Amino acid sequence: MSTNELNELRNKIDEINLEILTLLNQRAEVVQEIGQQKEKQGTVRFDPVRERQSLDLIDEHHDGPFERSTIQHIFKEIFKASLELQEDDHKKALLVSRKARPEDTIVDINGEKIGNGEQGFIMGPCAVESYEQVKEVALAMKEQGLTLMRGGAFKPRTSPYDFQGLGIEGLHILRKVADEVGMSVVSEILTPQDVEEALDYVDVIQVGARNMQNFELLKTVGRVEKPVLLKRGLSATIQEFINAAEYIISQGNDQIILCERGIRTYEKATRNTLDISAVPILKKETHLPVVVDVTHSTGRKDLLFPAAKAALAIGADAIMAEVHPDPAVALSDAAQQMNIPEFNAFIEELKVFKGKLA
Ligand code: PRE
Repeated sequence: MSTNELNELRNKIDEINLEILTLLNQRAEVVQEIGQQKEKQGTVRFDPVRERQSLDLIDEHHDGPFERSTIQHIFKEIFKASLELQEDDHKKALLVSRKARPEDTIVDINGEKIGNGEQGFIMGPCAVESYEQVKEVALAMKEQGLTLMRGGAFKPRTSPYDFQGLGIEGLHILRKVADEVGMSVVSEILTPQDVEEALDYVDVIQVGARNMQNFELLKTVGRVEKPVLLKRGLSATIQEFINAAEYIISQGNDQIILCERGIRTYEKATRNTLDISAVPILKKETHLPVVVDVTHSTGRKDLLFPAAKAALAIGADAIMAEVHPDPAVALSDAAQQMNIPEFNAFIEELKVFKGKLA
């Protein structure tokens, strides 16, 4: 074959390639429309029955020279790419996504900012037990220059016979101490009905792991003007977590902090498995700040420091951990809360570590 002939054939291939490209993109546009319909109807995007029908039709009309299996393979790749396109379009539509808002959301809690590049701390007792207990922790935190105090007033426990928290009385204590010491309160609210009353006491509403898909609660906190700290569900995928945040932002509230707190796996060495890679994934996929709860993820005091270091190194916006004046007699999470000297050592070592990262 002469060079001229070869060039002519290659020119033909170029033309056909461009025709295929046009057809593929035309197909992609139809796929996108189908994706939008499915989104509206709430139907799943992957449809193997439809793919089988398409493959059969293609097979009926196929008469070489490619092998049938080769044609099948090529079309299956097209279906796969189409599905990805529909999924990408869906992500693009999410208000929490980077695609919707490229710049980082900074959550402002009475002047203390989460997500502005300064890595912070949210500390405090697991459960509010008494004024004295909260005050002691708050003073220790203040001494370390921390202002974001967590504390559980409503405690959703695995067993109904375990301490369920002081309820509204716990919120009164948190507010009183926070006002006396100059701190902000982060506390979990369990039901939509409690949200309004809680607004007078908390600076950040926490939605707990067990409520991550309590859609009524998510919508209610989405309608108030308070930052929300949303914890990842026990067995929630990252996509489900992102969708839960979308419920909140869809109602108007964009002051959302995502919290990775470990997920349930077969591993028993820790209470949950800290999904550390969720941090950069969430930061890449969404514009929201991400904090890591080292207490609930590890459930082990000896792992708090290494887990916190890992979280800071991977880009978490803040570390969340529990402190109790006397963990041995704590009404919840006795094994994993730090006492005050341990808390001081934890913060001081992490301040040094943060300096090294900078
Ligand atoms: C399409 C894509 C993904 C589905 O799994 C099935 C088919 C395709 O590319 O043909 C289109 C589509 O979403 C659909 O027909 O429902």
